[in-house]
Amino acid sequence: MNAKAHPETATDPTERKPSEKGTAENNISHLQAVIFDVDGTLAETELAGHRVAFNRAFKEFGLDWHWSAGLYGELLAVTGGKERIRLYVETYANQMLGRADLGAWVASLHQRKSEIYSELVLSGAIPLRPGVARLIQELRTAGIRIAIATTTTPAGLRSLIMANFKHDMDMLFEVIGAGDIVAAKKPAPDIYQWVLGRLNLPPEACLAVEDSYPGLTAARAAGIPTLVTVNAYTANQKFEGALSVVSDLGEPNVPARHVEGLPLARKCVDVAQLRTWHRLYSETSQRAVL
Ligand code: XBP
Ligand code: MG
Repeated sequence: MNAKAHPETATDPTERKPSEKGTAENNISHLQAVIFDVDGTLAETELAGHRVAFNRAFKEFGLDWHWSAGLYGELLAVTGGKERIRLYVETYANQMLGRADLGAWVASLHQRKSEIYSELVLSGAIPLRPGVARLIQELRTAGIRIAIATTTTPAGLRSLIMANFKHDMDMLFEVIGAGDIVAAKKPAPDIYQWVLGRLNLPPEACLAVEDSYPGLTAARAAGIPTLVTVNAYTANQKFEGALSVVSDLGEPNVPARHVEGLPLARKCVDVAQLRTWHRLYSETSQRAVL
């Protein structure tokens, strides 16, 4: 995939004529940026990636903790690795709460977990979800700006992108909001607000792509219309307020499945479909203020 330039070359049959689109760069009815979550959205990183790395780090630190697939599903209620360790300590290992250096100890345990996670993804263990590489390429071709809003640690994200795209993440994503760059992680809107500020765009000019209820809550609290692609950990969550919910982004020969919300009119989620959903959202919200 080529670096950075976003040439306006796409011809999209569902795109409106220039006279209908309006001309102002900040016209919110024109989709200008797509902001992707990472974990569970770009790739299924949790079960075979983060969880495995946590367990290996626990072993190295001499702990008898083991996060099974089921327990990890519970712990996903909290976003952020350090926050997840703290939740576990409070719930299942509260004798640790007496440690005077608990904060520093959690940070060093998490640091080691992050190194192990990077090694794992760089080994090629975690592929992208269906349609992710295709849609990112299509967005670049269409000149739609691309950003990241995630609670995950930047080093792990860099490894995931390098392993799967063979490019540095800064070459692919114009703005990257990740990890501790904001104090309050999802479901707080802070990371999305930080990204919107860097893009210098209003929320209604963007679309977010998320996989979980905390992620959807964060994006919606920032005012961004949001598409949800579910996965095994999030399939039973409630996605009220999502623009549309689908199984995944799909490929032309491996169609995505519509779950709820605005219908999926095409075999897979492509730029034309995103523009249609975004236009319907803009028209509905404009009608609501009339
Ligand atoms: C993802 C997360 C992440 C990872 C672990 O949430 O909660 O914390 O599980 O990442 P979202 P780190 O997809 O909603 O952003 O260990 O690197 O913090
Ligand atoms: Mg996620």
